[in-house]
Amino acid sequence: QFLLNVVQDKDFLKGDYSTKFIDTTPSLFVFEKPKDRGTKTLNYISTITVNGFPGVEKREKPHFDPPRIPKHKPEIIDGTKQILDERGPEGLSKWLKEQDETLITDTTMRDAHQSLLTTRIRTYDMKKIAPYTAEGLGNAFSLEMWGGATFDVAYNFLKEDPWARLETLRKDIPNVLFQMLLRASNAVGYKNYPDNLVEKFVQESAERGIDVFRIFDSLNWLDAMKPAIESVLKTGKVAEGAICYTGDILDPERSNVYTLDYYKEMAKALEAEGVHILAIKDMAGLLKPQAAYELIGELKETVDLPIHLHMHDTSGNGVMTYAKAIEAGVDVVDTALGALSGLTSQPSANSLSYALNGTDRNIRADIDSLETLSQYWEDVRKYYVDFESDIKSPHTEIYEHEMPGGQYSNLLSQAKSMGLGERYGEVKKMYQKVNILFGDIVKVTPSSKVVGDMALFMVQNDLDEESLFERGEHLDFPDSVVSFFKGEIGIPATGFNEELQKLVLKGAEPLTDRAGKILEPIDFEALREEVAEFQESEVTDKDVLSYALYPKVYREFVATNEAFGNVDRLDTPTFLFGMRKNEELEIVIDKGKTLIVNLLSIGHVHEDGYRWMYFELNGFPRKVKIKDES
Ligand code: 3PY
Ligand code: ZN
Repeated sequence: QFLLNVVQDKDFLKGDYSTKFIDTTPSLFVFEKPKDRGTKTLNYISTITVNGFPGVEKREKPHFDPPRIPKHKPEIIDGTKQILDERGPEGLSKWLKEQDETLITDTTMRDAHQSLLTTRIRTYDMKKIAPYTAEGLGNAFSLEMWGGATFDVAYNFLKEDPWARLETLRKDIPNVLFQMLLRASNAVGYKNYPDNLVEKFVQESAERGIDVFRIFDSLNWLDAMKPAIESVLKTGKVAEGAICYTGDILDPERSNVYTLDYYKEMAKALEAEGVHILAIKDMAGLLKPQAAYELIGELKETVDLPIHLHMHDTSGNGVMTYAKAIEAGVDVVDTALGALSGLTSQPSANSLSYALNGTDRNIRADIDSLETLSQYWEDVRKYYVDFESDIKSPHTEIYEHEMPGGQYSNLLSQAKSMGLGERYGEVKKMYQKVNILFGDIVKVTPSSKVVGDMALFMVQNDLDEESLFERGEHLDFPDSVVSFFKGEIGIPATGFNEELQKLVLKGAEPLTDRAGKILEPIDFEALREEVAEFQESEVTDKDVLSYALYPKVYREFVATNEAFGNVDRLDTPTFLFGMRKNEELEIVIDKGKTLIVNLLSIGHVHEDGYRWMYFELNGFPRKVKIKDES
């Protein structure tokens, strides 16, 4: 770089330099970040090969068999996307109610891997199977492939742009509706955002490919859902209003809050808001088969909307619950492809299809296609083994603690990081007690995190329901708990436990209105200028939105991207493990631009902690210096 600067210097080129040239020309020492994509890619591969990938046990890149993928040219038929485009959201809703078979939403590309593999599946792997997904799931109602945790994890861990996922999959899957999970005023984050941010986010997501927005509030607080519903209605896309399922409608002793009437009232209220579909979102998998039969049957009588059921299979009872819901007339159920189904994920589409064989309400999906797609994911899942949770068998204890699918392993790692791994049994029991202490609330992102943080805090400080009140005055509660009692994520159905609220807030006043309404609206133009200060490429609306939602994460993403280029072009084993010595790789970094990379050798560590990595790049020798942090 230094020599490059010398030979490019204006004075040097004119011959206008003296022996002091180097000392008097400080610009020679301003080294630009590597611009060429080859160098950036080699830097990434070197970093991962030497230092490993966060969350992946450092080891030599394993050998994987190539995933089984069909070879034929996929045949893509028109599907629900065309129905929406032609008939609009009301037309689609009407069409849905007229169908005799049960439709499915395939969650493989969102909730399934969010729940089983901490959301780590990359667009690269989705893209490879996308045309065959368009073919094999061409009869599905929708593909849930965005929202929830996919947004921040894409930037934060996968170093890829979540908006690009949306656009690239849309190209290959033009026939099936794309669905996302929207946390109402929390959008795709963990806290309330100003209303104008939620509105703009919905608008941009709709423009870039989302057709169905499943909107839920983590406390089932309708007020918090209204702005998001309104925003979706304005886009002409489908608004699916979700009620989170908690407790057990068939067990009057469990709760006098979450009764059949509670769900019916909320369903009516959502219908009055103009949603096109009603969803029951059973995020923990608590809905038992007979309860499903009664709930769905009653809701069908109560509202004139198609009903969409979402659940997790943590208890192992998922297929049975779906069978009963289907008997009661549910219109759509959420399933995942066999290889990414079950346990904390959704029930398997493949299993459900066999279970309903011979009935006239079987799911509308071709079983051979489901099996073919599942084989692909079975192979791909092996890449991500380091992100597997330790749940190996159905957990019926969820009926007691009511923890959502994705939270179980997250809370366990949080407990381990606080030195409470051995006491996880206590933490789970405490989670249940904290829920009651909080007034029996809905637990789903982000309210589930509040309950989890409080449970850990109680175990760590050896507190129980009594000593909490005795010692509470002198305790600093976790931030999420303080924020909850301030009303920053909304108001629970039962209001707040006021005694506990006083103890936690220590004199601070709770909010008197909805947080999203009080918060200062986002000044998007000012943010655009901020982004332009650290981002070299042109700043688009989606960039500004991402920065507004996740300023730190987005800034880091841009910096990584500038240092390493588009790492989304690397195959997953290379992305996670780097390269083996003497391995040769072909990386298509752009249309018509391929890098042929050979890792020749890895030098030893020098005293300064650096190593040289020796490569051949498109036939030319290249070396990269890399700090060994391992
Ligand atoms: C999310 O909010 O990400 C969820 O999946 C909630 O169930
Ligand atoms: Zn879910």
